[in-house]
Amino acid sequence: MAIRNIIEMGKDDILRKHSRKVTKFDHRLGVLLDDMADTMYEADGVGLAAPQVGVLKRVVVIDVGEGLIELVNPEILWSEGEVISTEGCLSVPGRRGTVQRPEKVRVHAQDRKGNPIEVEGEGLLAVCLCHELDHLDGVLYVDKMIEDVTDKIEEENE
Ligand code: GNR
Ligand code: NI
Repeated sequence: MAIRNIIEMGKDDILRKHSRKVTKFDHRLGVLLDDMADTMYEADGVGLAAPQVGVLKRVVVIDVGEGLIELVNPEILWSEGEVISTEGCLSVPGRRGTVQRPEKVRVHAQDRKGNPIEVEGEGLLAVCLCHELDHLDGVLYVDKMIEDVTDKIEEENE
């Protein structure tokens, strides 16, 4: 178990690259998933994608308060509805912005052993699934941002 360094936007173009599918469900993948969970919890995040720790593999961890979800090679099966919510990103520290996302999504993926799994999410889980899957294709929430609300949130906290 180890905390890995989280790459920030603008410091490395790795966040802009496409990640590769996982083909080997070996010990190395298990170590990556364990380290990603440790890193996410230590940073107080609700999700983390492998490129954020410099690994261009299609691997994601999520915990929106309902327990740890590990997703390998995730793909959106279907989505429905639209919601606009405020997002942040551990790779864009200190900033917040609004983004439109589906209200509900269903994702197919594999677990750390390669077994097929499906996850359905609404609310924050749906947002987080979409946010993390975007990271695997080099997309950051700021690319889809409707409005930067960093200053508005700071004012509310004054
Ligand atoms: O910790 C995170 N919080 C968050 C809040 C709203 C929408 C998405 C997120 S994901 C983010 C962690 C992160 O950067 N994952 O890639
Ligand atoms: Ni992010």
